[in-house]
Amino acid sequence: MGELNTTPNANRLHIGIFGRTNSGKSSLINLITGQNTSIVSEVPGTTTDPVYKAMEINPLGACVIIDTPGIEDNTVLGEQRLEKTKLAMDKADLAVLVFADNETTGFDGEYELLSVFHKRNIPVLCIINSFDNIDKADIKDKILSRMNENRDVLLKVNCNAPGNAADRDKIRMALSKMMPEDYDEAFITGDLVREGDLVLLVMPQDIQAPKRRLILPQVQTIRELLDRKCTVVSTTTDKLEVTLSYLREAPQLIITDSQAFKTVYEHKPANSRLTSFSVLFAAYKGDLPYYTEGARFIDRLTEASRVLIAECCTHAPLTEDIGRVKIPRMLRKRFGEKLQVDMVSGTDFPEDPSGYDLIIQCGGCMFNRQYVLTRIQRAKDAGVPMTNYGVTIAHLTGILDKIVM
Ligand SMILES: Nc1nc2c(ncn2[C@@H]2O[C@H](COP(=O)(O)OP(=O)(O)OP(=O)(O)O)[C@@H](O)[C@H]2O)c(=O)[nH]1
Ligand SMILES: [Mg+2]
Repeated sequence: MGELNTTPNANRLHIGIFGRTNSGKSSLINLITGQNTSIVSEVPGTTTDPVYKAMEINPLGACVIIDTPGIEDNTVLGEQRLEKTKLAMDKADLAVLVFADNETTGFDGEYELLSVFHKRNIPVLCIINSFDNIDKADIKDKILSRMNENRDVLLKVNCNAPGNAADRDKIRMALSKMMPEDYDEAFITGDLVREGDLVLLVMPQDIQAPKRRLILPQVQTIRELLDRKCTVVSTTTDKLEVTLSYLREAPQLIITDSQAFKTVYEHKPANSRLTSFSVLFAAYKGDLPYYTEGARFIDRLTEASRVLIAECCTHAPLTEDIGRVKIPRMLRKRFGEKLQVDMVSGTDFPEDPSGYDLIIQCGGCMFNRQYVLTRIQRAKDAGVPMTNYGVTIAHLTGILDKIVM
């Protein structure tokens, strides 16, 4: 697969293009990519599924641009298309909102989207598509009055001219100015390592590990540690002791799979700090303080509680699957066999999770950070505690307070 050499989508800046049907969204993605990325036609509802296009945009870097089905699609399938558009909204780090209509319908739908993004602190690039009938100054003023003046930008663009390099540059520059300042600064390993550190990775390659390759969080962590000028040593749990005996000094940091936490903790040198990939990703991709707080609610579960497990991978269930098998088993053993544990996978996640007493999210390595944060916000809005696999296992095995975060 060619993806081995490219940035995984989960680590790319997600830019979503939104607006009503026939407003010129697909024309706009084609203008930005300079290619026939999406089908354009005068028929409303042409784009029926979001189109995800990975590309490098200077000076933004690795991005995914998403063309979406229009809002206010009144066809039979409109409802389902809207769901897909909402999912793209949940993933967007930056939003592009296309305004193109006459004044008879107004822009209520667009303003609604604008307020959703404002609530999520997502910068919005408002584009007035230069259809003749909206070339009016008062429309510009109306849109301006709804925008967040510190963060949003308004541009007038002719989306219908694929070779329009001047407008393409204008869009590119506007987007790069709008990019969240801290976007590129986050490290998976945070401030847990310094240049020159020796870091030991303990990675059991058991039945759950995919055949002949490392999983994404491991690959990314190794790459980052090398970039940060650390020495990285890898081993499996059964070889931990022999590996340690080879080392002249104790590693400053040991990172392991959450399932091997307990064993590694019992065998590690006293002055080596310990964490897990899952906890690192909880901080990198989610909200570690909320997850840690959420883990305290595990102790309040009873047999009558409802727990939701959200797994992002859609792989066929394995016999000892951590989300599908291990965590439910650990919880039922402790709180009773009747404990209700529901499972969602992929991008399925309830709009309103308020019926649950606890949500346990996977590491989220396949999702971009913004999408995981949208889920966390939904849990917060519904007043439901949320945690993740690694934090849960650490809590259940009694070592949550022994991990460095
Ligand atoms: N005059 C003019 N026409 C445009 C412009 N942008 C798009 N169009 C036309 O408007 C129609 C709709 O454009 P699309 O890009 O398919 O619109 P869309 O928002 O993707 O529509 P859906 O996929 O149906 O939601 C096409 O016939 C385009 O050629 C523009 O800037 N000026
Ligand atoms: Mg379209």
